[in-house]
Amino acid sequence: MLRYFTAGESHGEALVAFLSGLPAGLKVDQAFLDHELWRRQQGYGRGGRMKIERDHAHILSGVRHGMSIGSPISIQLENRDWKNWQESLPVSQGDPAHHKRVASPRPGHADLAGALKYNFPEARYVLERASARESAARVAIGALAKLFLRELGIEVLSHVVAVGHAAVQSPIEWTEIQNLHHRQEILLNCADAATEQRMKDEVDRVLKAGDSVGGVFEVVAHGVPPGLGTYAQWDERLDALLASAIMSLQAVKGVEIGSGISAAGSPGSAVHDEIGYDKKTSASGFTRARNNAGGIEGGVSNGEEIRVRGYLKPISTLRRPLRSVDFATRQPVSAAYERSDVCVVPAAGVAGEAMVALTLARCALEKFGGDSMGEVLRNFRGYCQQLKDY
Ligand code: EPS
Repeated sequence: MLRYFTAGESHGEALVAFLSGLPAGLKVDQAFLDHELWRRQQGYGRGGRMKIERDHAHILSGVRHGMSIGSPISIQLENRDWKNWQESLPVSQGDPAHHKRVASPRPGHADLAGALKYNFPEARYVLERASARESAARVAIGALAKLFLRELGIEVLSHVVAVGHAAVQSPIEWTEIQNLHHRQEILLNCADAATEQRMKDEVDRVLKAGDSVGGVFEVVAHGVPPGLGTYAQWDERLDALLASAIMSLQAVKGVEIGSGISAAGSPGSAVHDEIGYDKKTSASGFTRARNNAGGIEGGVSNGEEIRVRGYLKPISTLRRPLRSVDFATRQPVSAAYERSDVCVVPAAGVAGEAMVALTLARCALEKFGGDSMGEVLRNFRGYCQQLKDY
């Protein structure tokens, strides 16, 4: 079973990620891992931290001679900012005069709920772990999941659908998303140039106002065969697994599969994807004229592209803070402000790709099994033949 964990504080020495259950014999392209980490660091609206960090996946175990060996993989990502935090966040007791307290909780952040839960007098430790910096560790192991999926002909990419009120109006095709991915510069990762300019204007507007902005990203998985996930048990449904994976990302407050949200207000005839047959265009021969289902019916992939959207609330650190209460005095004050991003939608999309890739890799391993890539690919090819013969 594919399992993973992450560890690390945002301003601690490093982030660490563990991935267990990846079959032996997968070629590991280390440059690809670093490129994925670079993609997550891009985007218009990031704060000063991204000028400090240059994330690199330092593989500690589970990969030898350029290949996975079936043993747990551990990866370390150094925090360059640590050099500025060693006195404030030491592992040893250190000098309390150097500790950086977070005096008043930010509405919308984990600050207050976390401090109450762990019985901390202020929120420093809470934000250190609740921070979206953690998503870098997921992107590192998500890149391994992507390399695994590629062997099965599955590619996972994302694009930005909306930033604030600026939103693309029509569905974005896979080839447009691929083209977007080849760009050298990632602005807001939007496939429509005019909308991307309006998104940039939204970011500029909130930046000037000391505010922040949220938005919507879409992750698309191309080449997914029918049959991943199952309706047989509630916690094995692919849509439930993907929703949980995307919702687990920092700042995500809603998830949509296909056109799930607008579908709730539409008649069935306008929603469900009519079925055709053409032996030449799909593995099984069955075709769809559209994909409102987002590639999943009954918790099972149906052979169409998987499309899942994450809806992000605006960043909760505001340069013009909302009202809060001082942890120590309980007096009304402005919420704490620390250096922050004002828009992270493109970065969240890259983290979303990692979560989708990890989820699909887990389901693919459950279906095709195997301790080595040879075994997995043999099982996969057998299943593809079964589809052809259906
Ligand atoms: C974050 C606050 C900012 C972001 C950080 C997430 O960090 P800092 O407080 O150091 O300026 O830049 O994101 C990352 C460091 C990252 O790699 O994405 C937060 O509070 O969630």
